[in-house]
Amino acid sequence: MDNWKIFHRSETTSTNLDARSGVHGDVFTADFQSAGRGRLQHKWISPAGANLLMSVVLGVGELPIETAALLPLVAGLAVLRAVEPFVRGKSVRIKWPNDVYVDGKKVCGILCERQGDNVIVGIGVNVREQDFSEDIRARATFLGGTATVEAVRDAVLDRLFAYYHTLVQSGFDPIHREIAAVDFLKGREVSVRQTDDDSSPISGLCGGIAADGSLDVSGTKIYAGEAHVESLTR
Ligand code: BT5
Repeated sequence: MDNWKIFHRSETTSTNLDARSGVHGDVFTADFQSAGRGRLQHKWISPAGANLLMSVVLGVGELPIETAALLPLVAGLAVLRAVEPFVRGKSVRIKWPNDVYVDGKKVCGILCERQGDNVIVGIGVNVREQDFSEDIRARATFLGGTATVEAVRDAVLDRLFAYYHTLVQSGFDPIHREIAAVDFLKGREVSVRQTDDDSSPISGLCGGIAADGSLDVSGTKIYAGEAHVESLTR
């Protein structure tokens, strides 16, 4: 934990915006965000004090651009390992490109944004039991049990630090091997939209997350998008 400097606010607009003033190793957290963001203008909704809302600044100036682009998956694996002990007996998976699922529902979303030589890794984890709004209730879940926001924060930071160094020193291969074992979409019939109103999604059997971070759908490599599960084939 000595490697991070944590800046906490009770309320902010978005910790990803706060993090724009940060340097490598700075961590921005908040109890509440008035304008929490997902990808593509999506909103991240979180009641005050219930969940982890955190943005971590990581220096990537030394990394090839294609390696820096793997950070959502690297952060996803860090969150997955961090939350596993709190949800023993449940299935914890990475859903490409930026979610962590517990028993088939989203417990964490990740928003990575490049800022000069840094990547801001925004992480939202649903920690305490809560009533989700109607539009996300069927797809969202929380850790519950003994999990606290601080314990999850510290566990995520420990893991993220370790995997970041693995990425810098050894590349993505060792991380990819771990991700392949916890890949939510692999073996399912999926359809992937590039944008919310994409009228020609790419559909087919998912071969899983490839070693370059893309998603294999019937042999086509997809580098960005939103994947929906059509059915389970295994
Ligand atoms: C994400 O986007 O999942 C990235 C979310 C990143 C949030 C963190 S919190 C700290 C930091 N500061 C920020 O402002 N953002 C980051 P995306 O894949 O686009 O998914 C967004 C969608 O997830 C929304 O459109 C909703 O359908 C759903 N959603 C919103 N709030 C949720 C929640 N608490 N739990 C589960 N799903 C949620």
